[in-house]
Amino acid sequence: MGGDLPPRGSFATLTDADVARFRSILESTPGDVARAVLTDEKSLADANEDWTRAYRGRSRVLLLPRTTSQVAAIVRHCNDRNLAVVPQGGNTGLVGGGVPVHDEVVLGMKRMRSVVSIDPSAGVVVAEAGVVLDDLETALNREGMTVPLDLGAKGKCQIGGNVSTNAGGLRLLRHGSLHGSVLGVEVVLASGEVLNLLKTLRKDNTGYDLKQLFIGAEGTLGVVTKVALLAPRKPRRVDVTFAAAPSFSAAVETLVAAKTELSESLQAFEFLDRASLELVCAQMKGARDPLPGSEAPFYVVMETSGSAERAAEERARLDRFLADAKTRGRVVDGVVGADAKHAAALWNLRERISLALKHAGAVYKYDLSLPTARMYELVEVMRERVASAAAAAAAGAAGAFDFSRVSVLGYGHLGDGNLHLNISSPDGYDARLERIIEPHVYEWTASVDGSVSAEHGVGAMKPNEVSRSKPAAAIELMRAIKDVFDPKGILNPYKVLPPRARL
Ligand code: FAD
Ligand code: 2HG
Ligand code: ZN
Repeated sequence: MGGDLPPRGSFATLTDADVARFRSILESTPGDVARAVLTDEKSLADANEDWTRAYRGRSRVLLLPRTTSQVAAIVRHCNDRNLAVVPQGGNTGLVGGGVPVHDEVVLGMKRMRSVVSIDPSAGVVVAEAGVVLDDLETALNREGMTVPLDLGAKGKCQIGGNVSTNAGGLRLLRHGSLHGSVLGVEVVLASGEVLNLLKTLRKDNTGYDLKQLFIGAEGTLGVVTKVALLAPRKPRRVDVTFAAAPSFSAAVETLVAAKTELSESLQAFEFLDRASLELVCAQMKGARDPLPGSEAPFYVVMETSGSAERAAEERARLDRFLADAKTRGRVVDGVVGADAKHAAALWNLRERISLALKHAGAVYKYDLSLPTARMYELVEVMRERVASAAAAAAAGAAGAFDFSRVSVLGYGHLGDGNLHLNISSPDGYDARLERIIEPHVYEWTASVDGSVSAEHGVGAMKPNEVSRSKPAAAIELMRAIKDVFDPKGILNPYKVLPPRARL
């Protein structure tokens, strides 16, 4: 995936003197340095490899600072010495952005994990970048608040990583993107300067909104050290509905009906195809088809929020919604979670698809923004391409790649027009399979004016594809911005921006 490795830039190589300097920066409390400057095989193996296991660097040092001033001192030293650096959050990114390509210094944020303040009256939380999303959610729940973001990686990803990737997730439909929810950031620039944009105001029209540049910058413009975030009130109760649709267009009609009839209570609207459901049920312990017998080609998962007092009424409203959808042929069957445990089990069928795919072997992942009504066409096109390749291979020489074992799955955030196309290969990554998939996936996406990255970012996987979704003039401006913030290009090199020759 993502083509050949870009050549190593003309950065300095780590020396013992650099490691000694890092030790002195991070030696704030006795004994701490042993946990803050890591050069052992196990720590480096984890830091060098991404979640998908498709990207692997060969860094020789992992640094785990505790404070913004330590981050600043590390980055200043790297800039002075011309050492390249990769900021790393929970390392759950899916485009190889958080791991080194070559031997970059890994700057891990996991020890910066304090929730700095929660203001229930303003509905604002300030947290260090390394706070794990689930921990932030727990801290906010204690105050009756919630994080305006939820994703399957919540047990490991960090709020700084979420902001740096502009993660979308399961409730973007309800809360909008982080470009709206983030009120401020504190960032260490490549020079080592600390840029304090940590405002907690909802309104601040004092010229260019610089914090927006760091949301989705994937660590290429600075290291995010703190985040101020809008945190809405946590709904008193939520209902989860799982329904089977006879066709993709019926699933889309159900979305439109849900927006109309359930309006502001609608929090999430997701879809998965039958292949995804079957995979989760096969791979994940305890997962089972909640609508056995429906054998539908598509499923939707819908979350609605409501008040604790009107539970029965809201339940009845969802039952009516399902009954009406059945009468009109939009769904063939459906179920509303009976209690929190049942609701979680229904959500798991959607949230665990990525994990199930990881268990099933190698996977080619595509995260695309497409016109909602046409989202699934691409899955069908890719299935046809793989089937034709299988037929051709069967007729051809022995020893050909066995395309018949490849599965093409489609699922994603239907309410946001975001398809997750995953092509699963139990026999590993293979150039012959890759040629069937790429560049066709990206060409098709561009042909319908979609985006080659809806929410996962560009990372190391897609710099060569960015120009399919952005005009050359926009890429030149991105490059100019990069030069202002990071003139030596030490921050997360090889990521996001296409190599110059591609323009
Ligand atoms: P990392 O993976 O460590 O890093 C991601 C990028 O951000 C890298 O470029 C890194 O250099 C940079 N970065 C990290 N921290 C900082 C920092 N403090 N300062 C500057 N740069 C930094 N994504 C979605 O959008 N929606 C989903 O629904 C979703 N679901 C997922 C489900 C699963 C099971 C998995 C494994 C991943 C999922 N993802 C999803 C992808 C991933 O979780 C998100 O991109 C997440 O925001 C990454 O956070 P992280 O802390 O793991 O960052
Ligand atoms: C999701 O929505 C994530 O589940 C992951 O964005 C998607 O693994 C994927 O392709
Ligand atoms: Zn997603």
